[in-house]
Amino acid sequence: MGDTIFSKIIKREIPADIVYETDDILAFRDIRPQAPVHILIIPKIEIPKITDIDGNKHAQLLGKLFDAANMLAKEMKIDEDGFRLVLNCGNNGGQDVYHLHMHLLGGRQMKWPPG
Ligand code: DGP
Repeated sequence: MGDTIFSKIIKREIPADIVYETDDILAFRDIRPQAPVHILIIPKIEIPKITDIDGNKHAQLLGKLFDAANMLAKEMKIDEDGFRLVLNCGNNGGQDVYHLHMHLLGGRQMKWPPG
């Protein structure tokens, strides 16, 4: 496993406010929240970024990430008002951590276009 900050969170080498965990997935609160609810949902296997996704190989895992997002949105009571899922990719996408992650953002009105 690589040495991104998220690998360290998976291995419990650094602390995080973990809200959900399965054999395949971990979800924890973002350290720099951009909304009242800001949770990062990550696969435990290392996929650095969107362009490393193989649709055939990772289809089930991606489904589980979306299932986790829906479950957490309900648990955080942001499912009815709505929320935003964000996956940043690469430099122009604003990706800082090269371990695939889905941002679940909610609890306020989102704007468009995004910054
Ligand atoms: P991105 O820019 O899409 O790569 O988002 C990375 C997010 O990760 C960013 O919103 C801040 C968050 N983050 C970075 N380091 C840590 C950490 O050590 N703990 C937690 N909980 N979140 C972190």
